[in-house]
Amino acid sequence: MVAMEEYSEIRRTSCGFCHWQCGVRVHVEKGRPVKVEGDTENPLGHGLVCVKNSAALEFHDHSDRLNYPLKRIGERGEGKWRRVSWKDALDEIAENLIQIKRDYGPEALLFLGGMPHEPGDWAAWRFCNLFGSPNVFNQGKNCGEAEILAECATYGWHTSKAPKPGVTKCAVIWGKNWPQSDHGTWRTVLEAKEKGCKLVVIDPRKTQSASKADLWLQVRPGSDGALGLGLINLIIQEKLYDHKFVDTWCTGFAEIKKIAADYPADKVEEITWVPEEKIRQAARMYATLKPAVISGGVALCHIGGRAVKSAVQAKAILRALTGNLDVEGGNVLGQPFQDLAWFGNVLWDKMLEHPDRTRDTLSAEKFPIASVKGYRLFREAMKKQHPKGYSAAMYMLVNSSICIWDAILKQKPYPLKAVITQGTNPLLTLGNARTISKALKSDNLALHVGMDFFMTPTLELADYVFPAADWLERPNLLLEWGNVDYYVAGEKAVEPLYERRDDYQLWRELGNRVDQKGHWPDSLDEMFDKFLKPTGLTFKQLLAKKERWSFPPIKYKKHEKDGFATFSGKVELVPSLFRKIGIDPLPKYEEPPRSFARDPMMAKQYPLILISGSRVIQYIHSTLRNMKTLRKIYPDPLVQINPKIAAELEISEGDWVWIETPEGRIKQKAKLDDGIDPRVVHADGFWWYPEETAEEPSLFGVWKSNVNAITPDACEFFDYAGDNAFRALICRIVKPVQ
Ligand SMILES: Nc1nc2c(c(=O)[nH]1)N[C@H]1C(S)=C(S)[C@@H](COP(=O)(O)OP(=O)(O)OC[C@H]3O[C@@H](n4cnc5c(=O)[nH]c(N)nc54)[C@H](O)[C@@H]3O)O[C@H]1N2
Ligand SMILES: Nc1nc2c(c(=O)[nH]1)N[C@H]1C(S)=C(S)[C@@H](COP(=O)(O)OP(=O)(O)OC[C@H]3O[C@@H](n4cnc5c(=O)[nH]c(N)nc54)[C@H](O)[C@@H]3O)O[C@H]1N2
Ligand code: SF4
Ligand SMILES: [Mo]
Repeated sequence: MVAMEEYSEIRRTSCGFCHWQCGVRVHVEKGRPVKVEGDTENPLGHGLVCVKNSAALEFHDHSDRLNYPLKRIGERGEGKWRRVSWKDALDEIAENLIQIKRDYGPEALLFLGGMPHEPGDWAAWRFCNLFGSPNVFNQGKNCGEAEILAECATYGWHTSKAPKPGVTKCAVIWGKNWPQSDHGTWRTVLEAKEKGCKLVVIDPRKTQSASKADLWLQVRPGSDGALGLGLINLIIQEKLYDHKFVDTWCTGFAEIKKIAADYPADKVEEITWVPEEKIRQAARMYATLKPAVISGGVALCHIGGRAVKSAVQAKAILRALTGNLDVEGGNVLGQPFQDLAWFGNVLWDKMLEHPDRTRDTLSAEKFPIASVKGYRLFREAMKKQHPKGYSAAMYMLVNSSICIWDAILKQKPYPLKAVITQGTNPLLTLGNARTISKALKSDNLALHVGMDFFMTPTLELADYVFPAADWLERPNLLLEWGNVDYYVAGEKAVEPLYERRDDYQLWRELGNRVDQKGHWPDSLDEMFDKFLKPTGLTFKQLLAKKERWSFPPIKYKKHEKDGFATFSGKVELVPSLFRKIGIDPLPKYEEPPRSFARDPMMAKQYPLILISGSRVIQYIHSTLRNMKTLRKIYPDPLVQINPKIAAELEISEGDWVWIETPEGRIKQKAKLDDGIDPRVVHADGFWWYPEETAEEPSLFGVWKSNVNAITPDACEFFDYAGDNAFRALICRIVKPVQ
């Protein structure tokens, strides 16, 4: 038998199924990919890929892929489409956009994006900025934004969150489950553990992380802010904080000490369900085993309302209080790209000055941080340390989803007329899908354009749909929205099949049709050349190198030279940035919006706490359900229930049960698990059935098991940054579905 290497060429790129972008080698034969494997030389992944990657070829050639542009011929949701040419579709859309801008202003256009998908995102921002619209949405919102912004406001930048093997002595894994969500970091954690790092896990479920923990705090969902304040209080009372760092580098200590004093350990036990002794143990471990690190964790950004701010601020405060900030083995401050012209090329500042823009974002009134004003203040706070700007600035501008649907349905604060959806599936990934479907079907929305690999429930409600090239079919320069300081280049492995094009081309083609000529190089490669200019290399030259990446050395204790990127140059435990934006800067704890402590009567109707959407290794959110390889391993949506409650409800393993909330009901399959508290259930997120009927009312079965069909979207559920509430909700489980 001939070895694969003998007849195939090898192209090196990154797996694009998720934003970890593990390096891969693609074997190509006669222009077709025949095998994908980890690239041992690539520092991202070091040759290891997760199970999702095994579906790469199936994905690339899947019979359900979108291969041609489509135009709707029936009503939105009727499932009636006609094939059109790229040119005709783009001409019509551009004409429409020009008209909408003339009639309603540039702000009437919104880009609706997802988690980082590289070229499409920055190209979309560039387009909107040139168009004059400040209205973008990405799943940076809901994706840990509240935590990143709290970190930025407190110490000027977000931090790395993984332990350093052999150096870190204690890692607090808080609202995070790396074994399912990031296999690479989990390997690092296991190595750190082997080298003596103690693990403290804070999670309502006994996850794989919790099973490896030296100490597991089984917290009541949503009460993390109280736990955080309790830990701060103990660390101050027991004088375990870093006096020198606090005296030299922190402001606001007295105010924090006072607030935290209201959270003695016995009271915290009552609020959080975590035994007092374990809280004390955790405080001592974290504060004395140095250096120590506290993870991020998207869960805490999903617990709703003010509960979020206290939790994420408490984490930031703990890092500083113990002097575990900006030190090797602790939470290390990130930095902007050292030698890439990225920020300037996204043209944020152009949008600020745009002559046609007269209004702030849709969210500016309700969530002042998500506004041009917030963005400007942010830039000002960090201009001394980071004069060229900073990527997290984009988080400031990202609208809250609730404001999007209001702007369509109620035309408030002003009408939103055009939405371009690329790389997101909000009917599965944002709160209260019923409102979203109503908005996307509304006649108030004059234009809805979508671009994806497959038809999705969301795109069934579009007017035009474009087929996206996948990660094998496009060159790549991994930039992670500028949230990292490294970059990695990858080559196009194969030419796009059919009429698929890369996401950049949608924006370029539209840009050239709406008065943005001269701003759009012809290809992604040429745009990458612009980013790479300061390095003196073209994209092609970078690809010709064996090491086609740059990982600048990590710098520790940067603050000793430059201070922190805040208004005062210090760590602001009570951030002045928040105060200036109009947000209460104190980390006051409040119960989640739906809690039994707030409303004991609620427990009668909905006696269980609902958390949802924690990651499973086989899928990325709503994607890949149509890959046979993966669906075989994880065929159905599962709701985790404690066996004790299941017995009371006469539910057995594998029964399909109803999960009911005040918003409605869905069904999932019962998975009995004594690692979950009897008062809590966990529902899988993001479930739809690509194999079912496309047209309404089915929309690929989007109403059957999709937890976001039953999550709330009233204003009080959103946190200070405008994120949805997906956890710390309430529900009841109803006996098996007939
Ligand atoms: N396989 C896979 N990997 C992914 C993704 C994916 O879809 N699939 N998505 C990527 C993205 S965009 C993200 S944001 C990350 C998210 O990855 P993670 O941050 O790890 O988030 P989750 O797995 O959603 O939740 C982590 C843990 O939080 C716990 N939790 C729930 N509610 C609470 C609470 O109130 N308090 C506390 N302390 N814990 C709680 C859950 O039980 C869960 O074990 O994963 C990334 N990686
Ligand atoms: N209940 C609940 N809801 C949640 C969460 C939760 O924990 N619980 N987590 C939230 C978080 S952290 C996140 S990040 C969001 C994720 O929200 P989304 O980003 O909306 O999630 P995905 O399902 O990954 O949607 C991506 C869509 O884009 C397509 N796509 C992927 N890559 C590309 C590309 O390169 N180009 C184009 N054109 N299309 C592409 C996929 O096929 C898919 O249809 O969900 C949020 N929603
Ligand atoms: S899907 Fe798996 S292999 Fe691909 S980038 Fe994500 S973690 Fe890496
Ligand atoms: Mo996310």
